[in-house]
Amino acid sequence: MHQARAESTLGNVLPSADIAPQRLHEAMRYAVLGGGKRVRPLLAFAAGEAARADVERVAIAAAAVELIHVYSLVHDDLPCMDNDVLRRGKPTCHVEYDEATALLVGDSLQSLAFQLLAEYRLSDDPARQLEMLKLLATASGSRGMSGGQAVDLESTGKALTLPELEFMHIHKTGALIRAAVLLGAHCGNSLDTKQMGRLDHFAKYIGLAFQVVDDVLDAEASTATLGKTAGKDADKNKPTYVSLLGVVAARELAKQLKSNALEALNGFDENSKRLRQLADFIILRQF
Ligand code: GRG
Repeated sequence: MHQARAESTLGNVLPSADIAPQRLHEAMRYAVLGGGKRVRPLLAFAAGEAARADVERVAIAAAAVELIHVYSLVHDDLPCMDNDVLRRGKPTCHVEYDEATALLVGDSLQSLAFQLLAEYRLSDDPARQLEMLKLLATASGSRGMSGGQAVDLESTGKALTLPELEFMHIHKTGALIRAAVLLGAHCGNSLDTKQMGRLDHFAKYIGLAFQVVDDVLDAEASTATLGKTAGKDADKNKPTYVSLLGVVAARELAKQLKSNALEALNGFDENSKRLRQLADFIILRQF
């Protein structure tokens, strides 16, 4: 239900491919629509439910986070970064179009994300809405996702310690996952500061768990199952939880992180059940 809502919202907020510049808009739609697990939107909806938020508002916040996520994937796949040809089971954006278009797709998706947060009313409190904009900007910038990507690029071929690896992933993957959860919750106003803090803890643990599982899947799953090139971490000599801990200990760590995440939700009512379900999905996923 929420997945369908996420898809339709993304379809509606993206400019139509009939509008000029047609090729850019077509490429934006190609990159965003029809693929992806939509984990970040689903987390936003689940947190919105915990905060009794209006689902139409959450849909916009969820779309904004997904647009940032897709921008990061499109740029990450470029030859100057990860240089990949397969994403979500189809050719990457620069392969299907060209590098310059892919660069502009990422730029435009990023701008659109902030446009949504500024254009739609997401909170009755304008100060809170401004806080939401700041939250997404911080999560995606150099103190968040882009910063994590910079550390990632610098660390290829190097031996990182576990805390260094954790620092990288808290930024590269964790920051946006945290933003998804918090933005969803900010669309409602039934959680007090203490509960928002607990939700933040949940998001931090689940973000890290997501990355640990991602490392395990990169090592163990096939390209066909993942819809993206498998085994790249080892090929590129990238430090990962698997290279540092081995698969068995990495899986154990993911379970531990999930149980820490669930513990953070102690005291939340029945409306937090989707957050708990997503924690399970993140650990058990096969792709
Ligand atoms: C280029 C600024 C910039 C940042 C790139 C997100 C990212 C940072 C790079 C993508 C490469 C990667 C493996 C990142 C780790 C995060 C991750 C597991 C992304 C894939 O997310 P999923 O599994 O993908 O949610 P789908 O396709 O399901 O949305």
